Amino acid sequence: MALPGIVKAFPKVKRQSGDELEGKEGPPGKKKSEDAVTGNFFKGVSVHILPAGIGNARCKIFEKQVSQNGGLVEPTFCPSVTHVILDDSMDFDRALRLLKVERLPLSVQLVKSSWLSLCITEKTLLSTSNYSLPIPSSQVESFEGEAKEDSCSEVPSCSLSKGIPPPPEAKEDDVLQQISGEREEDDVSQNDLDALIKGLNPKSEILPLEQKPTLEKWVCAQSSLSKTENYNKHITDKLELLAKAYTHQGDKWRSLSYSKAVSALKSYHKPITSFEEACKIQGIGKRMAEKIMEIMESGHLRKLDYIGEDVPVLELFTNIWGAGAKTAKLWYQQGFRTLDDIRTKAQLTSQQKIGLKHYDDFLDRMPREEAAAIEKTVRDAAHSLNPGLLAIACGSYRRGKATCGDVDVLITHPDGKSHRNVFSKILLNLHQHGFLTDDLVSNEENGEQKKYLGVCRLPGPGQRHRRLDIIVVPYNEFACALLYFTGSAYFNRSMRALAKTKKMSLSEHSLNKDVMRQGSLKVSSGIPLSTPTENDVFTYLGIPYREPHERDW
Ligand code: DCP
Ligand code: MG
Ligand code: MN
Repeated sequence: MALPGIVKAFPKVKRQSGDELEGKEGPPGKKKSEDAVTGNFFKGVSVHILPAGIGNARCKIFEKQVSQNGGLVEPTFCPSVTHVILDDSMDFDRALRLLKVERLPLSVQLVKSSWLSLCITEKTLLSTSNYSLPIPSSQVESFEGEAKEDSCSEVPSCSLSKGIPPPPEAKEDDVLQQISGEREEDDVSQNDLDALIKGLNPKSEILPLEQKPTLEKWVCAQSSLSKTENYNKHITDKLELLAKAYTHQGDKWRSLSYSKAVSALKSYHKPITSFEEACKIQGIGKRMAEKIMEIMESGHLRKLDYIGEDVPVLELFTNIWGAGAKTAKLWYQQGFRTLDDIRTKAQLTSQQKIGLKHYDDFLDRMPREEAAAIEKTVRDAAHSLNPGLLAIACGSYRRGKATCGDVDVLITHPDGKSHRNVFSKILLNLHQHGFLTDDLVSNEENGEQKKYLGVCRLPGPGQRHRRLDIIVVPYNEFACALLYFTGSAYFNRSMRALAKTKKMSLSEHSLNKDVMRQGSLKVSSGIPLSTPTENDVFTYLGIPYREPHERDW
């Protein structure tokens, strides 16, 4: 639609960083006359502007003009929107992708930006008939039941803080049903999210899928030492912020979708330069690629502007051990904004009281030397009871990290029976010596495994309280438990997902073969394989053995 005069009135501004554009409303010479336009002709109109192709500067002008003239501007596509404004060259397909919808509600029109320009110049609400995008008949049919681009679909929401619930196919229950995790976990991110995360190694993802050597796509088949420099930090930084915001708001699915894209981008071998290139990376759907393009082109992600002010508060609250996204949200709704509010007004579980008491200590990671001293204390207590017991610090410590968030000690006995009855005795001993200061979970039974989550402090001045996890396992489960507690969590998810593709299932108890699944629902748990060592698990799965420090994904 050629409307030279109008295009001139709102010339495209070469995209710069979002910050640079902040506060600028277009070419200086035009500002005055645009500001002068006021009226009510957009009354009843609620627009959502798709910035792609329009440019940030023109978007800002449009937004201002619409609201100055009685209309509403919705920062995201939500049910109240009556007109979606598009760049004149935008096609229907791409518009739907950008809106993240498969169908358009009948109440919404897709209108070219030249219509909006003309309305503003004419100071009248003009007919959209020559400017609205016709819906192609072929597309009308294909909307129904169309497959989603991303496994973690996004749906439009009016703001981050009040998102519309995920569509049926992304609902938590459904996805959990598809998961064959042995653990019933409170935290979905800890669960076997392999239904969503395939543990792909993005380094290989420039190749078309069919050309890929099968193992290369599995994180667990690669050494984490091969991790490369992050060539797309300018993009991942922003996507990570959004992932974190969604986590704090309890939106696991969106958060996961962004985290997945972040890890794919982080190990991509070069800076991304085009939309097509982004789309080719496994773990990045077209919607995510749109966002990546937005950051590339404008240096900014508009979605970040709509992160609710609740996010930093929710983060403050969820950093209290024992408080998850739901509790944090409840506290926020109750009007609490600070830790002092929580301390004085919130109803706390005994775990949250401990979490609050050691708030700063728990956020601090300890040097690995301190983790070694904690491991030794637990080992000594175990040996005082039975010198044959094995006590091994797993987790980040075993992976060789320089700092550890907590210490995860695994205890077992090679005779296969002396692990029984030591659990409470070891804890009693450690309590009596004043080493354990608080208990969070003192005896969680998990089959024949027993688990303690608590707080310890090394003797001497200036020592901080540290989180300590102790797990006692039967020796026949030793290798799988060791593998599990060594992690990383991401590495574990990849390994479990790989096991699934081989009709096996991997848990902290065992590696089972001949597992029967109907669809992705497990109907028979199969037969446990004998895995005396971690190496056996790798061998059964057909991947090279990785030392713990190579599992730090
Ligand atoms: N684990 C897992 N999935 C999770 C959480 C844990 O598979 N969602 C496994 C792998 C982890 C191990 O348990 O490595 C220990 O859990 P931690 O939370 O203690 O994590 P790390 O020890 O790896 O890191 P940190 O230094 O933060 O403690
Ligand atoms: Mg740990
Ligand atoms: Mn731990």
